[in-house]
Amino acid sequence: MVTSKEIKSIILDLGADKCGIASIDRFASAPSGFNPTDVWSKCKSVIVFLKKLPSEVILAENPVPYTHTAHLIYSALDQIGLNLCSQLEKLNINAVPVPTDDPYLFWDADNKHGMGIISLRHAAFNAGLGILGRNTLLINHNLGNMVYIGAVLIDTEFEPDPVVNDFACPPDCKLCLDVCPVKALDGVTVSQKLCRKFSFFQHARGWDIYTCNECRKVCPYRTGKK
Ligand code: B12
Ligand code: SF4
Ligand code: SF4
Repeated sequence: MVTSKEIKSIILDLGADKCGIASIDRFASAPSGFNPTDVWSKCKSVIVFLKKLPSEVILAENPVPYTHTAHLIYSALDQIGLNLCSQLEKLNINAVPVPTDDPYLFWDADNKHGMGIISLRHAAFNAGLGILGRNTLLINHNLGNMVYIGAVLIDTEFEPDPVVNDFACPPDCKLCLDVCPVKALDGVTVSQKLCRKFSFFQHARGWDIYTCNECRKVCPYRTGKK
């Protein structure tokens, strides 16, 4: 039987920067329809992995480098998930990849509110990869919030990684809430309608450009907890 250490070494060899394992019981309070077992009833564990953006791209005045590298990282994580599924199958572990961004099914058009098939931020927290900041983003202790998240559901139980509880947002910090130009954040969730309108721009040539990431940029833990 393959060990969790061997699985993690496969994921890092595939190009992820960090990975962790969450047991399915940790998703008990996920909203109905968005538990990994709602996606695939055989799921027993969720393998979650991170890949980091180059730290400096978010500081470039032109939004294209950030947009470009973000899209590349989405593709890289999706490819890692796909390759991981093939390698796990050879080890007799069945696996189902979760899209890093889209597609997903849930869409409330009036509120422009979408939900991924599972919330990858919560999955990463459950896999011991960091905390959720008041800007709602995952903050990894070493890599900060400049990480994107990928996941694969598997039908095998492994020892889960301990969840992180040794750091949190400083009690009085509200930098992300205050900086948001459209006041989309309340410290728990984000108004997607407000954020989407301000943070995505469709170029006349059809490209999607990210035009805001202020709540990510301003965070003192952006590049990790020093
Ligand atoms: C839809 C979406 C958006 C929406 C909503 C973002 C959000 N915070 O949920 C909008 C358009 C606003 C958005 C913006 C951005 N996004 Co986005 N987005 C997604 C996507 C595709 C789905 C997220 C989702 O389902 N949200 C809806 C639900 C889950 O959120 P909610 O309503 O607040 O959930 C509540 C409850 O339902 C409950 N809940 C839901 N699921 C679960 C599960 C458990 C176990 C529990 C206990 C509770 C629980 O908890 C919440 C609080 O009450 C994810 C990919 C994914 N599959 O997760 C990327 C993702 C969240 N986005 C990401 C990024 C990077 C961004 C941007 C920075 C992009 C940019 N502009 O540069 C901004 C950040 C804005 C912000 N502060 O959130 C990354 C975050 C990486 C990180 N470090 O955390 C993700 C994870 C993509 C990825 N694969 O890496 N995004
Ligand atoms: S990305 Fe911009 S608009 Fe969206 S929540 Fe963050 S600061 Fe607000
Ligand atoms: S800016 Fe402050 S409150 Fe917001 S996520 Fe970062 S540490 Fe937490």
